[in-house]
Formats: sequence, structure tokens, C-alpha cells
Amino acid sequence: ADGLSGAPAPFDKGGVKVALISYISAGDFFQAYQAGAEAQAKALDIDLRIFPGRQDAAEQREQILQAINLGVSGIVIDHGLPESLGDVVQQALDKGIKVVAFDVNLNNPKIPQVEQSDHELASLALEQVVKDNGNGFNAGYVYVAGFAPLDRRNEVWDKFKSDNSGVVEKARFGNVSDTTATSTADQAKAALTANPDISVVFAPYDEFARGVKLAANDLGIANKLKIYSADVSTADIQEITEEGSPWVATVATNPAVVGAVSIRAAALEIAGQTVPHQITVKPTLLTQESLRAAGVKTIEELAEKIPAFSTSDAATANWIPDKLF
Ligand code: SR1
Repeated sequence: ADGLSGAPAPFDKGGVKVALISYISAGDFFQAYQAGAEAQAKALDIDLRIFPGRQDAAEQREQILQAINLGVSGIVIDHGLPESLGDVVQQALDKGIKVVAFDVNLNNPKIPQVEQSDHELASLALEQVVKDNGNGFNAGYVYVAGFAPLDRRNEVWDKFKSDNSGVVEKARFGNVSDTTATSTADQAKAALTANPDISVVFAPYDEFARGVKLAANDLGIANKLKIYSADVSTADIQEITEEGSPWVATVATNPAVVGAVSIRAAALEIAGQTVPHQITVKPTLLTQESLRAAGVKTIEELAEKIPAFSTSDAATANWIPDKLF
């Protein structure tokens, strides 16, 4: 560890230990989030300890205790179930460890909360739904309660339905696991078979959208369905832009940028500098049409065209390198 010249203590000496403790590690979003966190940690000469998530609340608690015992200066908690985290997170805070939460509401004024502006994300997606389909259609909706970003997006969906009486939610399904896309595909197949009049599916997580697309292709109804999602990855861009794809729009940040922002927030906290309680990385609407027209094939190409996909001005300071991608 060499440290960063001009940085405040303890970053001037380097080797500051920070733990990244995730609830979910599988899937493009979480892999890119982790890669962004690693890149930002490297740029800050942080010794980042990564604890993989397996959707296991008990294991995530145990990992927080392990991080405390390792003597970390900061912990980034990426998703999780708030009810199982409160007491162990308090133990970390009591030891002077700085904690940052991404997409899990820890409801503590000492813990900055990072999010992707989920209300705006869902609103942008639903505005596109209305542009393409009007405000009278039968819908499928993919949702699993208990995940902060999905709950926030769900608030927007509920309001959208009450404002648009012609929108009828005919089926609701969803699964979050290490096989989210394929499990959601099985449920989508049953829902779409039972409700052949569904023309729009709101699936605000890319693994959900991938599952619905799989089901639509298997049932041979891709030309009768339009899927709207959250999130983007290189694999998603390929699935959205391929010939005949029913996945017509997504609203997304670059998850790597969100991972980098989370580490920067932890670094600022450790350095004793001001961090806003609410840290937001704003998402962008990406339609199938705009992606095809721009000829964009990868998330790196997206970052070249849209500045918000290469960096964010959230949680920055002049001593923190933030041009990472
Ligand atoms: C199970 S929660 C999945 C969501 O978390 C992140 O906010 C991503 O945007 C993803 O959609």
C-alpha cells in the first residue's frame, strides 16, 4: 500500500480495509456493481474485502461480524433484508466503522443510502409504456416484495394503475434467487398462457425481463408482447436489439458507476468528510429503437455516448480519482 498523495488520512498511507457485503451476487447487475466497486477501491488504494451474496440473510449477518473482526474501517452493504441487519450494523457503528447502504433501507441517520432514483426509473419506463401502448391495456407485472428498489418501483406502478383505470393487471409473478431469470420464465409461461390478452409486461429488473422474454419466445408470442424493464448490461443490449425482440425499453444506470459511488461514499465517511444522507445515481431511458439507431452493442459503447454511463458526480472530492471506465 502506497497511499494517495494529497489525500486525507488514512488514505494518504493506503491499505485502508473496506468490506463489500452483498446479498445477491448472481446476475449481470451485481457482477458489474462489484467490478465498479473494485475499480474505485483500487484507484483509492483500498484493500477491498468482498463477501459474496447467496440470498442468505443469516450468512450476510455472519459476514458483517467477520468484517468487524477483520478490523475494516468501512462496510458497504449491497441489498439485504433490513430486519435481519439492524443489530449487527449497530455493532459496526458502535466500533467506529463507517457503513454505507446500497438499496437496503437501514433507517439510520449515520448511514448514507445509495439508490438509483427508483421512482424516476419506474416513471420513465411507464411513460414509455404509455407512448407505445396508450393507457388502456392488459398487463403482466413482475414483482417480489421486500427488496427496497423493487418496493420503490412498485409504489410508482400502484399509482400508475390508480391513475389509469384502463390498465388492468391480469397477472403478477416473480422470483429472486440464484436462478431468477429461468424461474421467472417458468412463472411467466404459466401467466401468459392463462392470460393470452396480456400485451404489456412491466418487469423492472433485467433478470425478470430476460425471464419474460424467454417465456414469450418459447410460447411463440414475442410479436404480441412488449416488455419494459430496469437495468442494462452488454448481454441485455444484445437481447433488446436482436431481431423480433419483445424487450422494447429499459431504464438504467451503469451498475459499475453505482458500485464506484458506493465505495467513494464509504471513503468520504472514513476520511471524516461530508456525505449526503441520500446519494442518487440517476437512470436513463434506453429504447430498443434508440439503441438500434445508435448502433450500440456494449455497455462500454453506451458509456462513450452517454456521459452518465461512464461517471457520476455523486460522492466525489478532488482527492478521489473518479474516471474509471
Ligand atoms: C432484487 S433487486 C434487483 C434490483 O436491484 C438493483 O437496484 C437493480 O437495479 C435491480 O433491478
